[in-house]
Amino acid sequence: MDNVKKTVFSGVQPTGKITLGNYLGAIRNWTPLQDEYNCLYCVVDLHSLTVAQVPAELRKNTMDLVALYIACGIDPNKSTLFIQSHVHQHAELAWILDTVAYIGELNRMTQFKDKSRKHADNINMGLMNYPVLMASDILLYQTELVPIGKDQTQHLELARDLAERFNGRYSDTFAVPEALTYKSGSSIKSLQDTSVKMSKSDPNENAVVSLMDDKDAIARKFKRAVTDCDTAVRFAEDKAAISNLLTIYSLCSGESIEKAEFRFAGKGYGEFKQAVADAVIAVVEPIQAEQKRLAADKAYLEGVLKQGAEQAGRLARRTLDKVYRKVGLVGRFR
Ligand code: AQP
Repeated sequence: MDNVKKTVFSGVQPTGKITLGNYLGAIRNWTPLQDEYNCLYCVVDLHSLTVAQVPAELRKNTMDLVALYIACGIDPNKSTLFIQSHVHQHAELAWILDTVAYIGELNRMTQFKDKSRKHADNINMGLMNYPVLMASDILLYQTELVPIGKDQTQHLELARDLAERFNGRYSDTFAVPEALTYKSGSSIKSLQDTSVKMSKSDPNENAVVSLMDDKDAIARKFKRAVTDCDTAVRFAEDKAAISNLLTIYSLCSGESIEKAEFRFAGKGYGEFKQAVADAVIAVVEPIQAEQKRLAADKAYLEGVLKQGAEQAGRLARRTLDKVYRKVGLVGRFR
């Protein structure tokens, strides 16, 4: 770890098939940070337990996501790549942070309200505690920058509040992290309902493009995507559906939104949607091939994860020891 470089932390839950939203809003932005910062990229498996999981599927999704991170360009020799549950300090620091977090502030979190509505039969304590565990993930590594999609900015704000509250109560301990959100792609919308973000857990499969979808499925989903009432391919506030497709097209093709508007002026939605699908397919196909190759190489993935857990564990121990001392716990006798 280079002590001069700032520290970056981010993660994705292995809750299912990773979406184009997860990729464009988060993972894709991680790769270019690897040279400039000390990056820690984590598969946050403990978070995923807040919603009912099938254990065997969770195990598979976790390893598939590790392979996907690497296929998307995360280099385990540059970044620390690990699984959250392999570093036990995440859960331990979350307990300490629980003692400075207020029920009122957790109760107000938009994601808690949304997920409580979606999973009314399973409103567990973990669902409410999710942002405290996320704060622990971040603060454990003295993280300064957190690349996230827009949906996570409220949680990051809470992590900042908890860091400042703890520092105020027990003296300076945690770096106070900043969100790194990107102008474009930070909130990719559902292809069927632009009032909600594209989400892994959306039960309508036409709403979500998975990074592992085959090209026919991708073409079909874009063909069925909702559009706006006129026929103009234009980026505008009152044209949420086409603006969403233009954003996806621009991020995947590398062409600016303005150039794309010009290219598709006077052309129908059919041609535009096919071009969006083609641009997405061109991005995901090489990732899919590499992910499949890596997922089959268990020994390699295990080596990466062993090294990642050791590196992350060393840093996590340093912060947690400091925290335990500050709050007055007696250190273990050796
Ligand atoms: N639609 C999106 N647009 C842009 N960014 C997104 N992210 C998620 N959806 C979009 C970003 O992806 C990162 C990882 O998210 P996560 O898996 O930890 O949890 P999430 O935000 O709850 O993602 P999902 O897909 O909606 O998962 P489920 O359905 O399981 O809850 C975060 O940086 C997030 O901002």
